[in-house]
Amino acid sequence: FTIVIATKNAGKVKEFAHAFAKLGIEVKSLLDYPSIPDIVEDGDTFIANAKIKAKTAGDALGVPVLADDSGLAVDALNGEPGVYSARYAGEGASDAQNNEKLLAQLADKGARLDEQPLANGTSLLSPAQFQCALALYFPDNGQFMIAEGMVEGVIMDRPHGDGGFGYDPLFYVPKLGCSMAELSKEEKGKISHRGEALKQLLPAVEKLVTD
Ligand code: ITT
Repeated sequence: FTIVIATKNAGKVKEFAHAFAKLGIEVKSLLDYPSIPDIVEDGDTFIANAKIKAKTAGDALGVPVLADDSGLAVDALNGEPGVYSARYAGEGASDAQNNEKLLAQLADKGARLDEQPLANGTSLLSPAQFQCALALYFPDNGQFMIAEGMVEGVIMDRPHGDGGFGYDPLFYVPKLGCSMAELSKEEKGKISHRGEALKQLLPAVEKLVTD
């Protein structure tokens, strides 16, 4: 069985592939369907954008499709970059450019927490949350299943680790004492916003396999 994920983000694809491999489910993404035109994500919320992506791909392919819309909300920046996380430093910005912009914005605000620096001299700048909305769309009846997940962390003044993607190297996870980019895919999946949302939809995806 193969599930289609309506994403072009290779980091997301790897995480979904890892999670679904345990169930014997293979993953395809929009990188496998270049004929589907670019999807305009103009929703105001993660849920709205996840639904746009799942419906566009699901209607084009005629099979149930899962989509992920996610991002980082930083307290000291009033919840930015939020739904603009992927294009914070501009359309087509790289993860490195977005991370640089995040640190520049926090430096502008003079954001810094009064906590002790971490053992490696790294300072903590602002509480933040990763948020994820998943939409599973069924083109035969036009229905959606929605799930959300969130993980609390703190933005650091410098990157740590080379796993994951996006803002992971700047996102400190207090309960684990390391950055999100220092976790294996397995460990990240257990605590992440995406992992939490996916757990809620797994029964529905498993049902697709048996139907
Ligand atoms: P698709 O729309 O094709 O799925 P995208 O990267 O544009 O890819 P989003 O609009 O959902 O996806 O933006 C999500 C951005 O939020 C992503 O590019 C990262 O910058 C950030 N992000 C989301 N989940 C993350 C995670 O687990 N770790 C680090 N950064 C994450």
